[in-house]
Amino acid sequence: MTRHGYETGRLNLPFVGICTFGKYPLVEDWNAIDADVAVMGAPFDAGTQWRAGARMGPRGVREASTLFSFGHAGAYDHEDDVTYLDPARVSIVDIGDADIIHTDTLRSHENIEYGVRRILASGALPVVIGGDHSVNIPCINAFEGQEPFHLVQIDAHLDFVDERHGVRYGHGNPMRRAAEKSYVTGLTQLGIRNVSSTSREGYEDARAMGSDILSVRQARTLGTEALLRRIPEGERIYLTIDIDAFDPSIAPGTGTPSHGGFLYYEVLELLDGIARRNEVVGIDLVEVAPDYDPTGSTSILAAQVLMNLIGRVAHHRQGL
Ligand SMILES: [Mn+2]
Repeated sequence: MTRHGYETGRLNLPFVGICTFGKYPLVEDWNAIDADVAVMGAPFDAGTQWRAGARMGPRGVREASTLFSFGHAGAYDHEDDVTYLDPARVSIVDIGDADIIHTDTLRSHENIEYGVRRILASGALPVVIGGDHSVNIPCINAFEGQEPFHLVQIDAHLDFVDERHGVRYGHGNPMRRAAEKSYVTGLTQLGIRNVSSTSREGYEDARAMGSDILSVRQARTLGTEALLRRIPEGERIYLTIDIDAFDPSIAPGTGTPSHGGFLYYEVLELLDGIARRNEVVGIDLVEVAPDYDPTGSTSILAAQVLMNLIGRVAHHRQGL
């Protein structure tokens, strides 16, 4: 190994410096986003029905993501023999967080929607880090006027409540709000299990409105390839990943953990297949509440999923 290149300039180890996502450049001017992928935090958790704490999700995931910033020379995967996230082929920026107005869900959601709209206007792929799952509502709203897409949700909970006590924009409502959109062609809801805010009628409504619902056990029985065949091939896909889809043994840092969840490779192989077969047009990863996990493992899992997902989407997308 030659010395030059490796031993000039700063070493910049992961624990050194400022925690943007993956230590990618911070772009504070949302009218000057010029990248293939733009990451935004949506630190809002007033939509929770049990334990709050996901407002600290973007901070936690950003800090954990620095682990994956080694050298910025990309991430070589020896199994695939691919260098994902090659900086010569894909550019990523962090645009910071949407502004959150305490006690005001609608204004906070408006600010999140604005950020996603600015990312879409720039032509970049939006990647939003929550926040509770209600932040998916403004993310989907921001796609109004765009070409239709299919929504894939990976989650323990169906999140299909229409309205309860007047609440329509909490973290139990986002898939219902999405299903109502004319430009959402259908939903695939994976990992759904155990106690949920959605009643039996919610499941019936979801199926009537075009949802394909599978539990972890059903997904496991089918296997990745059969699972992928249930997702409309070639359609544009928006991906919403609730960290509680994963088993609490590997992701305890979340407001509503549910045992019997997915393991890492089950989800990664699914995401890899979607990146191969479909155009991914938007991503959010929600419900990381770092304070419930003193080991930091949950935030590292979230960062690892996002880094590997972004790398695969970029790799399989023409021109990147
Ligand atoms: Mn959810």
